Amino acid sequence: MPKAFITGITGQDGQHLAEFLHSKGYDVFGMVKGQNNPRMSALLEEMPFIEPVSGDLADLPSLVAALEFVQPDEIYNLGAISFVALSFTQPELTANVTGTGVLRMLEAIRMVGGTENNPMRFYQASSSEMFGKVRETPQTEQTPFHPRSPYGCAKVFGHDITVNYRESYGLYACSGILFNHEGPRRGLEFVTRKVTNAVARISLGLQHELVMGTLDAKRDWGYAGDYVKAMWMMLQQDEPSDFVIATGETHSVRDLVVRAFSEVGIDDWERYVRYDPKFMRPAEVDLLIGDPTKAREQLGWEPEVDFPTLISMMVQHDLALESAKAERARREA
Ligand code: GDR
Repeated sequence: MPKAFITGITGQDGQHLAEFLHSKGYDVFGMVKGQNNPRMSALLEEMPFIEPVSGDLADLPSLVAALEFVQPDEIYNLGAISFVALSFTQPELTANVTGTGVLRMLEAIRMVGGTENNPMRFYQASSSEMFGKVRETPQTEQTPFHPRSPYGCAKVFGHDITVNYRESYGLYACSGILFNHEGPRRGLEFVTRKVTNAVARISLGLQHELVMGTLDAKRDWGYAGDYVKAMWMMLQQDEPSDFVIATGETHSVRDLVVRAFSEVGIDDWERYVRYDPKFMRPAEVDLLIGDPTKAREQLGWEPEVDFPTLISMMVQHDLALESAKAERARREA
């Protein structure tokens, strides 16, 4: 059985990828940081097939030990400080984990590496946030970077060092430049899930308002389940390369809010939405739209879930989740 080693296993993409690779017959190892990690315990109940391995992107010896122990065929580096807003208040931590963490993983691969005939293959989770203040629209693999946050800057370093190690040492290393990808497993701090969860709670009478930052920013939103397949496809090619993964469509945060409210039959959404400048960022990324032509032509990858279906899926999930929680609370009261 092939072996996959995933960092960021407890995040949205880690969970989708673990499920996907397991269904393909992989042994799935997930890197766990810290002691007694509560998110890992919860994940192991849902996916007992995952084999946890201790390690931290901020600690090179732990990465070397993890790779020596697992001897993976494929390494997926999804671990990061991934919330852009947090990167403004913890920029040094973000640089260390999201940026230098990639360098540590690449060094660990150089040290442990696999065999010449069967080198460990590396996937780096690059991000559309690297395009930031976009130089052209839509964005492709050739579009220059202009990051707008400490997170974006750290991702640019991670991306460039991955390319550099591929060119310098011949590592099989790919970067997937993934545009925003969402789903019911998305954390509540990200805008799609914040909105779908609040809309579900408002329609159930559990919450009265949705407090937001800008409604004008535009994103190319796809479904996380589709995007993890692209990660795997990249590592199955003869030659390593970098790919933009996106839908090729863009929507504003306002479109997202309108669509989520309409899913529960509320048309006068403005009654429920309040602006709070605390959700504004020191520098914003105004418009992202990706061109996934290379992924379509070389990998045969296509997104399957469109924007309306994605938002509907998330609102319906949150309605079921929040009504079950409310029902439990009523029974226990
Ligand atoms: P983003 O995702 O920064 O694009 O990065 P996020 O969902 O946090 O923000 C999207 C846009 O919505 C605006 N916004 C708000 N955002 C949040 N979180 N909360 C609010 O209340 C709110 N109001 C408006 C934001 O300003 C922004 O313009 C995501 C992350 O998953 C990254 O890790 C990943 O690399 C990129 O997507 C691709």
